[in-house]
Amino acid sequence: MISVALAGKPNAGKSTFYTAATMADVDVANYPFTTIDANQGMTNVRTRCPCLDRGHRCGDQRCHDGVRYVPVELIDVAGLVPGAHEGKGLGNQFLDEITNADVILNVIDASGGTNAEGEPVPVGTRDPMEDVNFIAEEMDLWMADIIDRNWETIRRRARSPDFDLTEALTDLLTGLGATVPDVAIVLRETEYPEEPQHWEDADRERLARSLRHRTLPIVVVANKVDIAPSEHLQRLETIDSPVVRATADGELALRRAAEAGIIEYYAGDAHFEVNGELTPEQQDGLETVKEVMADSGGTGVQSALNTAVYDVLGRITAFPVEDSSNWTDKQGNVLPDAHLLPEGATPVDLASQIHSDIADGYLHAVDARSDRQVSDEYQLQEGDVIKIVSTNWVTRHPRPNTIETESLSAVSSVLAISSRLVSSCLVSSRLVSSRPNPTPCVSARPSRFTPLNSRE
Ligand SMILES: Nc1nc2c(ncn2[C@@H]2O[C@H](COP(=O)(O)OP(=O)(O)OP(=O)(O)O)[C@@H](O)[C@H]2O)c(=O)[nH]1
Ligand SMILES: [Mg+2]
Repeated sequence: MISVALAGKPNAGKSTFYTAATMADVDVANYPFTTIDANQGMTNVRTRCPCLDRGHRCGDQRCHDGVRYVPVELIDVAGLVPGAHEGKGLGNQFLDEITNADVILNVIDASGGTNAEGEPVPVGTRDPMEDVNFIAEEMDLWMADIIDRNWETIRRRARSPDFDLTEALTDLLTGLGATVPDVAIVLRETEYPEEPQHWEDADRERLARSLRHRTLPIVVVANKVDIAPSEHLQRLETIDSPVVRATADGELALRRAAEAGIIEYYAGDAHFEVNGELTPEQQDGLETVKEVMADSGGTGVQSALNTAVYDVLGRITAFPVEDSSNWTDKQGNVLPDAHLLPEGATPVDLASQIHSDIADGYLHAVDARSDRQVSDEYQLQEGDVIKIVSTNWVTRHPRPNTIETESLSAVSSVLAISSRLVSSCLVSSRLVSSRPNPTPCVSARPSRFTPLNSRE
C-alpha cells in the first residue's frame, strides 16, 4: 500500500492534517514537539469511480455518488528542526520512521506565525520560505551519512572481481526504498569516480541528494492559509516543488461538522452545504473555511494527498472485477476494489498486486468496458476496469484482507455521516475564536499544481 508521511518543523499542523485525514484522535497543540511517537493510520486519495460510466452508482461504501476513495497509509512524525541530522531538537530519529514512506508531505506554517523551532511568534514574522528547504536538506544529509558510514564495506566489496557498484549501493539503500533502476539512473546522471576508493565526501553527498530526490519526493503543504499573509502565499508559489495551499484545521472542522450531520461535505469537495441550525460561533468558523475554499478550491488536505500519490508518484487507479459484464466480484459486489499502480503497469502487475497466486496462474486480461481481451503488454489507464483470467482465481480467495479491513475503517470515517452528535467539537477552537484583524488570506492566483478534484 502507498505510504505518505507528514514531515515538517514543529507546530506546523502535521497532526492536525493527520487527524483531519484519518479522523483518528491524536494530540494537537500550539507548542513545539507535541508529537513524539509517530502516528500511523489510514486515509484515502480521491478519484472518479468508473460507476459513473454506467446507469447506476455502484453503492460501494468507498464510493459516494461517483467519487471514489482509495486507501493509502498516512504517517505523522515528530517535528524536525534544522540541524536535526546533528542531533538538534529530537534529532533525526523520526527519519527512521519514514523510511518506508513513498512520498513526503512537508507541512509548513505559511502564516509565518512560528519560528524555526516551532515556537509561536506574531503571524507574518517568520518567512515560510525558510521552512521549505530544510526538510529536504536534513533528509539528504541523513542519507549521505548512511552512505558515508557504510562506504568502507563498499570499498571492501570492490576488491571482488564481480563487484558491481549499482548492486552494492542498492543493497545498502534498499531499506530506504532504492531500487536497482533508481541507483543506476542516479549514477548515470552525473559523473562519479569509477573506483569506490576514489570517491570523496562531496561525491557521496551528491549521490545521496539525487537518490533521496528519487526515492522520497516531497510535496510542500502551505498550511494555515486561513491566516497567512497573501504575499507569503504568492512567494511560496514560486518554489521549485509542488505546492498545495491548505488549512488542515479547516478540513478538521468540516469533517467533524459532517460527522455531526450539521453539514454535507465529503473529503476533497470544493464546497459544503449546511444542513441545520448553526450557533453564531459555528457560523463564524465555517465562514472562515468557506472563504479559504473559495480561494483555493477546497481546504487543500485531499488535494495534497492526491498531488502526492497521483501527480508526484504517478499512480493510476485500476479496478479489478471477476464478472466483466456486471463489473462485480463473485458475491455480486460492484467494483469491489481499487488498486493504485505505477504508470505503465500492465494487467500482470495488477494481478501481482491482488495476489501472487493470481499472477502465477495468469492467463489473460479483459477490459470490462469493451469486454475485449487486452494484450499482456497493455498499459493500464486511470479508471480501467479489468477482469484477470487466472487458473488460480476461482480456487483462491485473493482479496487482500489487510487492505479490505483497513480501508473499511478509513472510508467509514470519510463517508459515514454519523448520527452521533458531537457538536461540541463541531468547529475546532481556533477557527471559532475571534482573531483580531485576521490577515487577508490567499492570493487569487490558482495553485500551479493539481486543481482539487482533478481526477473527477
Ligand atoms: N490557523 C490555523 N492553525 C492551524 C491549522 N492547522 C493547525 N493549526 C494549529 O497549529 C498548532 C499546531 O498544530 P499540530 O497539528 O499540533 O502541529 P504539529 O506539526 O503536529 O506539531 P508537533 O507535533 O509539535 O511537531 C495547533 O494549535 C493547531 O490548531 C490551520 O490550518 N490554520
Ligand atoms: Mg504533531
